[in-house]
Amino acid sequence: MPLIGDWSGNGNMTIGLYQKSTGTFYLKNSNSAGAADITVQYGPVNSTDILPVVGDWDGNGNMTIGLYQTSTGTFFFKNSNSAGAASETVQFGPGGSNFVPVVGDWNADKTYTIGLYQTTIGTFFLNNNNSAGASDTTVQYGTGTSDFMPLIGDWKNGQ
Ligand SMILES: [Ca+2]
Ligand SMILES: [Ca+2]
Ligand SMILES: [Ca+2]
Repeated sequence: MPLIGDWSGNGNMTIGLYQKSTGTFYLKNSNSAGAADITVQYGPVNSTDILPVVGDWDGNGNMTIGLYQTSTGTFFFKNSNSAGAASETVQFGPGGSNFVPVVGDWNADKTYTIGLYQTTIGTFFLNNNNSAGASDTTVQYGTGTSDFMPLIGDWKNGQ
């Protein structure tokens, strides 16, 4: 699965991959071919219940790895691109295949936080903190049909 982020903290977003069969992240610090700059085995091997997420969970400028467990609606965040125990664990939403994880800096405070897109009703649930509870922003956008996928970005360059 493709990943995009600023792993080096230099302001440039670069490519990466998550390999489901091995639970391994392969991160490049340049948008070029060749060996990964960072290789981290973090996810469970061959799990259909896990999706990768990446973001700057601690707001220090470096984007790092995370996982979302679909069955339980749980996010696991690492503040470094290394193996080991999660830095933060957050259960958000009911879980299940109708919810797709989305993460982003919704309030421009440099820290990436959790969200979900409920495909069946075309609705985003966004939280400004990595904590459980009701979402800070709920937006119905999309038709609730399965041919829409959520996207996240800063389309207007901070305006
Ligand atoms: Ca970078
Ligand atoms: Ca960070
Ligand atoms: Ca934020």
